[in-house]
Amino acid sequence: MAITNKIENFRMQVNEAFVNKAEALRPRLLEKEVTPRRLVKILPQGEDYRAEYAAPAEALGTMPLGRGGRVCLDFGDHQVGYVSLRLTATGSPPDAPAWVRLKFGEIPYEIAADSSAYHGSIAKGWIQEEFLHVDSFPAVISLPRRYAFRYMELYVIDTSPKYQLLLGDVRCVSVSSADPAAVTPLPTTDPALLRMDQVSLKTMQDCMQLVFEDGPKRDRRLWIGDLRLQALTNYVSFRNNDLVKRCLYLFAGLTQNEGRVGACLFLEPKLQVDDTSLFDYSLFFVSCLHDYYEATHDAATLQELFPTADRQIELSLQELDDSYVVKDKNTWWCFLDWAEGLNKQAGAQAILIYALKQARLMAKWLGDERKAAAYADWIERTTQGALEKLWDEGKGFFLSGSEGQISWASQVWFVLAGVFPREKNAALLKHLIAENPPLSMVTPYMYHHFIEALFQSDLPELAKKYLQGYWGRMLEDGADTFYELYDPENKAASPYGDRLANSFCHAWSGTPAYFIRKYMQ
Ligand code: RAM
Repeated sequence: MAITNKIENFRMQVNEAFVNKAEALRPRLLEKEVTPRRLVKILPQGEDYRAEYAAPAEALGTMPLGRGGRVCLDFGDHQVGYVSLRLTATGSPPDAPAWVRLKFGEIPYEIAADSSAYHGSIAKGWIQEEFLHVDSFPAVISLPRRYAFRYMELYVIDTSPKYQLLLGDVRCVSVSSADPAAVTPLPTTDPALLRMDQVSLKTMQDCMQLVFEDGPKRDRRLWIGDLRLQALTNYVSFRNNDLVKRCLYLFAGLTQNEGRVGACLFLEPKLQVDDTSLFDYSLFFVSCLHDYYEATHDAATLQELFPTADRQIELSLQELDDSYVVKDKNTWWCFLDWAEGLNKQAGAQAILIYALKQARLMAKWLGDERKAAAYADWIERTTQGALEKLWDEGKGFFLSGSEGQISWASQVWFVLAGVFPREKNAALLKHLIAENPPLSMVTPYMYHHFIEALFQSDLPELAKKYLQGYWGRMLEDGADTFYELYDPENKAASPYGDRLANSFCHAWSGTPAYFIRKYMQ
């Protein structure tokens, strides 16, 4: 699947003053030079692969590689950065160019997989692999691309029968705008909790670049659904609040037709909003601004960006039918989760109510009682509409779409929207777990919302159980950073039809630190 909800007659609207404010907040990237720790062999393990120690990194100097030779370097942890290396020839004078392939993998699988067999729906260009001809030695090669990886493989396609290659001076200048020194250590000695927090923060750190990227391997851009969760985690960890502010000004400064906030922004070759629009993602501008103000009390930013938030509400309200329920569509109009066949109507309605409540609070904070009252009115109508048209008292679930689909996503979002009191929400979540409707959750993004719903409904033990059962399993599977997609029962799962395109350091998966720091200490 690829997101195809392209806005019609797309044109970008630019607010220069907002973009300039964002650019003035462009962060300085912190750099760290990292060298490989050891050489490894990538071996099959069940349905997956693992890296096993082969030799110390120094052994590279005594490993001449000719046609078909290969070596895999392990940098010890996930890196996002720029790689350089030196190739020297040994043997007779080189009488032909060397032809080599370099592969970079966040996990061992990416090194083992045959990229020529890739059959995914999204671009093959995301696979981190380079083919190089080298004519003269020694050659110092600085690769221009930024890679996200822990493992790097050099495969020699050919030299000539008369000479071999020696690989040396491999280094990576790793970059991030997050400063680990800003994070307060957790007051616990529980090793499992410490590890989960650490991997979560590493995921965050590696996604924090010139903006909050969704994933440093793919898509390497600013998606607002990811931003919302990154910002929440950032407030209790790196506290780089200016980076959130920069992203808010970018979204508000580069909108789509009618002032709609886009689903994502590109930084290169120039700052621009994508032509993709998603109902829930536009509304998350409201949530991001609300959460930013709660964390910072930056009243000037709230004041300046509130009209952009208000516009997102206005645009969403145009999608309501006569019963004040969001009209369903058979296009890719709303995200929620990557679950195949998921109907989005109920989830979208819940997110609208959720955003309306945040907008009302912001209007109150700004002293705009008239606006606050107007929002209250809409909260009332959309809640009534949902209870009358979507809630099924007999089944004890919210139904979505013309087929009355029962999904995990719809129930979770209605809990977060707070249409019922806390006890009834807790009962709904317990009923959901007991009935286990087949349309379940497939992304850490959707799991995040489920766990948040459990904590908010006074079910902390269940929340911890699912946190451990999902992110804990990822750790058991060897995650150095948390993945874009994870199905403990199917390691090959991918929304793109091929796991090779998945991102294994993904923003929306980095929230365990938020739960631990907010609810578990
Ligand atoms: C994918 C990315 C991104 C997400 C969107 C909806 O392209 O994983 O993180 O926000 O989908």
